[in-house]
Amino acid sequence: ERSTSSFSYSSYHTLEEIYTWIDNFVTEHSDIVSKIQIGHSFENRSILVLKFSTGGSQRPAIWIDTGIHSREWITHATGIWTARKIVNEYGKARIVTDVLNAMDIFMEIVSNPDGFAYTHSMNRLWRKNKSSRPGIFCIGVDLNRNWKSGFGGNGSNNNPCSETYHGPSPQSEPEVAAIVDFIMSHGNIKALISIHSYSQMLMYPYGHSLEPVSNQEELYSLAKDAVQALYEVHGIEYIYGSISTTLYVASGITVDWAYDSGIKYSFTFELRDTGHYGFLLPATQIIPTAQETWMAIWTIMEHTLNHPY
Ligand code: PAY
Ligand code: ZN
Repeated sequence: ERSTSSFSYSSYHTLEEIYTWIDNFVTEHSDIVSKIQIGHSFENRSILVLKFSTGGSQRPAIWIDTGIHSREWITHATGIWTARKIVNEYGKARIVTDVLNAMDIFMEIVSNPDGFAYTHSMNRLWRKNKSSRPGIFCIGVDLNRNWKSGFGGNGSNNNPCSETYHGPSPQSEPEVAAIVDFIMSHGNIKALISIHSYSQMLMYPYGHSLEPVSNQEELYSLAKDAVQALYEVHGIEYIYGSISTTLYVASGITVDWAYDSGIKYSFTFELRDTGHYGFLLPATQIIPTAQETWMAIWTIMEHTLNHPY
């Protein structure tokens, strides 16, 4: 396919289809969108990031990742829909225009390409990446346990056969190291949104401890507003709060690292549903999920724009 006009935003897609869509999307919107390769996966697939920018250099920026866990297909689909929404709204809707006139947006749609390919070819419910190491029988590290903050703590596992195996050391996995390197060398990321499924939650740090973060009141009230905006779209209820007090204790996760690295607006979504379909959310729910999530994302973006630091 040579254009995004034949791409179905209401279907799930393979890695190849998504990478083709990325190329077409960048070509069609080259005035504000470009593609950056930030690294390679364990199996040597490209790790790609979309950059939305209207100019400047190293502008304050917002980072969004989807698909850290390969089985969470609704997150990739929501990311793709969101990317198109951003370009469609720029110059028309006030918030998008204001944000993009002052800030850049980075989106990593397929954050675990090896795992994602495997969910299509072999095991639809594969969560981890596909790394292997000599002398270790089981495959894969949980990319949401491999970050430095709280590495190896409660809610992560030392056993390579576990679904929450944290890996041999912080950032041992190329998929995590690529993001860390990119965000650190950029140096001006102001908000980070890491999108997972499922459970219908909007959460902020910490995952590794019950201790409240220093701006927890601000994050709580922002999460509350975002969840309210989401609810108004299709009546879907989200709960919100810190990860450790809302879901469970989990150590070595993306948003804890982001927060400890100075990104004070760090959030993680758990998209639809609450378990009826779970990871196998029907494609008919892609558009409604993306529509409601968009309202919450923009609530966070607008707050970030209006509270520079
Ligand atoms: O989103 O960072 C977060 C919270 C922690 C997630 C994790 O355990 O890595 C929560 C789970 C996830 O999205 O991976 C929740 C799902 C339903 C699961 O696999 O248990
Ligand atoms: Zn997940």
